[in-house]
Amino acid sequence: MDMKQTLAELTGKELSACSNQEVYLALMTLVQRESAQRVTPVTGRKLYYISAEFLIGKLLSNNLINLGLYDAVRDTLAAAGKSLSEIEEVEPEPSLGNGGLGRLAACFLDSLATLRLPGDGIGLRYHFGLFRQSLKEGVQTEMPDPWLTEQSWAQRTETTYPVMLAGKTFQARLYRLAVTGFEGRTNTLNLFDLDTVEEGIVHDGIAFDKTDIDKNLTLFLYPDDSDEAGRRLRVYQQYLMVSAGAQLILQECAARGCNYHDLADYAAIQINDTHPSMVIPELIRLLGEKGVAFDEAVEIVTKTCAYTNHTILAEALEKWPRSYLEAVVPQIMPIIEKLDALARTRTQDESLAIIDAEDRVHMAHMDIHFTHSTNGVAELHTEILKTTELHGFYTLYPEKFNNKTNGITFRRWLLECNPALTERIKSHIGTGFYKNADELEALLPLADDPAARKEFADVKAQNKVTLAEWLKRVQGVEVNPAAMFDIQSKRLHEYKRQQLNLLYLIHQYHEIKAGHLPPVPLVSIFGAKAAPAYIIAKDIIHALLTLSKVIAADPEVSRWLQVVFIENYNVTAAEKLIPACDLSEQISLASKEASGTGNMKFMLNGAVTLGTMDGANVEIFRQVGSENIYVFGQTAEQVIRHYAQQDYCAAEWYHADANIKRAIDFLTDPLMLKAGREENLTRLRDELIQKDWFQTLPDFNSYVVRKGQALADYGCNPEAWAKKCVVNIAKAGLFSSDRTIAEYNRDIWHLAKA
Ligand code: NBY
Repeated sequence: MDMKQTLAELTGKELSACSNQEVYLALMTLVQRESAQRVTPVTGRKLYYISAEFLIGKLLSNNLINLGLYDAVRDTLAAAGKSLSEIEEVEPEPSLGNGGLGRLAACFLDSLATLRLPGDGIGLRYHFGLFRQSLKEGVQTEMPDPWLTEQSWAQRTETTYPVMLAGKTFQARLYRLAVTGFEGRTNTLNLFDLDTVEEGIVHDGIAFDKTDIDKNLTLFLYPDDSDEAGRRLRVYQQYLMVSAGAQLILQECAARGCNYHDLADYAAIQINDTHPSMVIPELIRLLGEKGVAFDEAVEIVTKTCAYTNHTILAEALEKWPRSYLEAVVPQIMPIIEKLDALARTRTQDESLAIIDAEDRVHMAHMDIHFTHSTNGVAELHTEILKTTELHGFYTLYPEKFNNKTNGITFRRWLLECNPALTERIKSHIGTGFYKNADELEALLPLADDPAARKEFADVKAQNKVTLAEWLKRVQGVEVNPAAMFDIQSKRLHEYKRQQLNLLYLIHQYHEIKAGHLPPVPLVSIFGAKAAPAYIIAKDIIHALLTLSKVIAADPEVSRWLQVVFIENYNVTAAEKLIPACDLSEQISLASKEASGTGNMKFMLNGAVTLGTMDGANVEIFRQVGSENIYVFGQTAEQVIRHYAQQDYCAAEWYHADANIKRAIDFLTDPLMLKAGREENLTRLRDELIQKDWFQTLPDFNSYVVRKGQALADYGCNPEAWAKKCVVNIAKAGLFSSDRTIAEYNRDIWHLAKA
């Protein structure tokens, strides 16, 4: 294709005369046209990945890379005096997810299409997404994130499906977004919405009338569920997604010749956490309408569906009161009751029932009984499911349980976000790793080659300068690129323990004050959104912002230590941060992080992990060896034992350890109170002393020691550090989502390449 001519045709004028917006829209059309060429008919089974979130990130560059058009577009634009990276800035990031679970779904769509497997997504088209985070006066406030524009990647269709909600029929409209694989096929992300939704009802940040379903249904992802109306709204959303999704699945399968009895030969359905669990009774209901008897429908649905668990925390083990379901989705309640009765014929164990004694419906229990596969997302996580959290289910159905360690797509998390590193790797081992990630291992000998190590270190140094420029431009903060860049970016959650990092920073502040200077300055960067109703999480953000101010105001300390909080952390910000990171913070309480996927992204980009033996960190450790990762803290076994024996007492640690006491007390030091808010700081301090549910204090000292070691290695022995970076990159191949998807396909979906 003659790119210059193509773009001139699409814009209708000279490229150099176009605005960035005009070029962006032309490129969107180009991508849509080219991706349509790669739509291939499906033979055999097709996968439907149902998920409340698809955190897809900006799409322009990713699609251009996958379609093989990136270089030609970039060069053609450059010749006309335009910059592709500036044009990218015009694109709003689709706000369709929250964290790892949603980003995983997006990586999976990329890998499916790349591996030429037929696999579509089903989700919702949230108008304002999660929320846009603003950090003013030291606190998080939430604003709508209006990412939907007139012309958008998700195209409106004329297809609608009727969905009954609280006895009234709504029309779910289908939007379709093309998912291009790298040199692969084009799949579809199907997103549902209601035409009646009204953005104008949102006021004062993200407040709106939660009962006005016509107008509010798809406004936000995870609407505040601290009250009953909010919780019901989540049920409304979930059912809209699964009912419209199930109708689409049956319609597509029927069009390919399915007679409903053989549905499992046409469709595989992956239930991403419990949010889409109602697809099980909904499919049984719809099959009933097609004349399939209940018992057979149960068998068909069990064969068709599989469930992925992403956490052992209560947050995702949704339990809906029967009364909500009776009010919102009365048509499936009798089916859920029959499923509960059927499950009870298989086990006497009351704790495995779907409907419990308090009349709550356990969505995960329904998933495990009535799908053929339950998987965890990292080896340790799956073991914990089997031996503790879901042990009863494992005893009942050992054959259903399996592990699928998460992965990330290297097209976005290396090729797109880190072109300089990609070029370096390419110069040594060619481009095979684009699609065969294991080839990265050929870099391993370079870890001992001083010249090669320097090349990789130079790329990192340049990426840090680029990040510093971006931070200056978007947030007005100046950072020292010669410092060690230490990054913790992920959802704000107590189990992820941003508060442990906070206590370390306070400790360092005191050490510097006492004249114990570190070997190298440290820039500690955070990116995190807290759920709007999660008070302690917001207090942690406040404490970090306040500490950042206190340190910045102290020239003695600020030469050595700086705390930066990225506003509105999202995929776009992650793509800037990750290539520039030296030390990757993966410090969850062992046993609590199901897998983590940020850990994999940082590793792939040559950062060294500082982490607990949790989630996929365990597998990273196995990959790189103890020389190339900094591990600390209690083991999962120890933690699980403390929970079982209920013998952890934070106050004992606080009183017994002078460093811990000093760090915690500083939260309410006059300096902090002057810069921040007493209510928030006191609440956090008390929480840490009186509760500390995620056991930060027992891990504090080993964390301080290991982080000190990392700083010393980085500052005093850059050669040895560069070696660690190369080993991490070389060993990251295991964490390609292509590998993960191939495993899902081998063990669960059995799709044919097309
Ligand atoms: O899924 C994450 C896990 O924490 C992480 O360890 C794992 O790597 C990743 C992919 O498997 N889970 C996650 O992101 N979960 C959520 O974002 C989430 C959001 C809302 C709710 C539950 C979970 N909710 O019930 O409202």
